[in-house]
Amino acid sequence: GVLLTYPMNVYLEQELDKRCKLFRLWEAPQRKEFIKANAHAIRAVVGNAFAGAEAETIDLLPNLEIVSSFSVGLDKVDLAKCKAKGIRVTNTPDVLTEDVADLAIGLIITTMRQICASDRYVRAGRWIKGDYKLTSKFSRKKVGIVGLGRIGLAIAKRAEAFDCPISYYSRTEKPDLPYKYYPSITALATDVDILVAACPLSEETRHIVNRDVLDALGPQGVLVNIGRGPLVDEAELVSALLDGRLGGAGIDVFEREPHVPEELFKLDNVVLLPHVASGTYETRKAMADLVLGNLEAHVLKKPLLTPVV
Ligand code: 8YV
Repeated sequence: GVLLTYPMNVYLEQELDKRCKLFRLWEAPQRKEFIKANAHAIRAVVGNAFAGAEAETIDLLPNLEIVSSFSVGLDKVDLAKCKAKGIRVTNTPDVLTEDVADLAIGLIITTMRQICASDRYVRAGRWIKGDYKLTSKFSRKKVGIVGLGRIGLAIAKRAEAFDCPISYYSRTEKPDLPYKYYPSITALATDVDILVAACPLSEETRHIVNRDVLDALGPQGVLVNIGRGPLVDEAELVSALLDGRLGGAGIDVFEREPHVPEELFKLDNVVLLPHVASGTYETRKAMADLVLGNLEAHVLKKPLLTPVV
């Protein structure tokens, strides 16, 4: 049996239904009771960015063998507990990299060129009044990337095509790459026009984009977050935007999803998306196939396709 924590993908659900007994956690009125009642039958958990395999869930599942996450980010999986209990963990890297990087560039351009605000302006019949505002250029602006992993690198490559000088902050320097390394995120933010948060969420990176970083980015600077909401101190982000201490923000992920700070709704220099960077038919199908492939490999005692633990 497989415990599916969230309604993440129709094709994935259909395929799981064909192959095993599927327990749909979100349909249960009492989640804890539901897990307890079916615990003996559950050998795998399929979670995602919203509901994973947290310590409480793992503790209720004595027969759990594998967590196959429908996400690259594993901040909702208690990796230490899995490791200690011998529970295998897999994720969905690589297949979503292009989409997430595409959306990061999309967020930069929609924010700087105020594409969403301009669309609202046309729809509201305001063009006739001719009060259109000028916006900011993207090409050749300095881009700083926080976290130069698979996704950060794909963003860097795309930004290079816009003739943007690229620099980055990460735990360790990557000397083989042609980008400038900053050992301090605040120093990076001081020197760039656009800062993109693209690192995993961990205790180390929680609120890595804090008030100092936002102020270093400054009133002309743009923040883009396609990583995880808690990478950014959201209360500080809201106040920086409201005070005009930050130039703009393009945000796909929030601290308490699906809650989005309503103060941001009135700002045209902000673009708000509902955590959709990997949300294309093609990528979600590939993610589902990877989840299924990992479960199948586990059952057949073959090497897992994308093991983490
Ligand atoms: C979500 C993501 O998993 O890969 C990640 O880390 O955040 C997304 O791909 C997806 O939205 C969950 O259904």
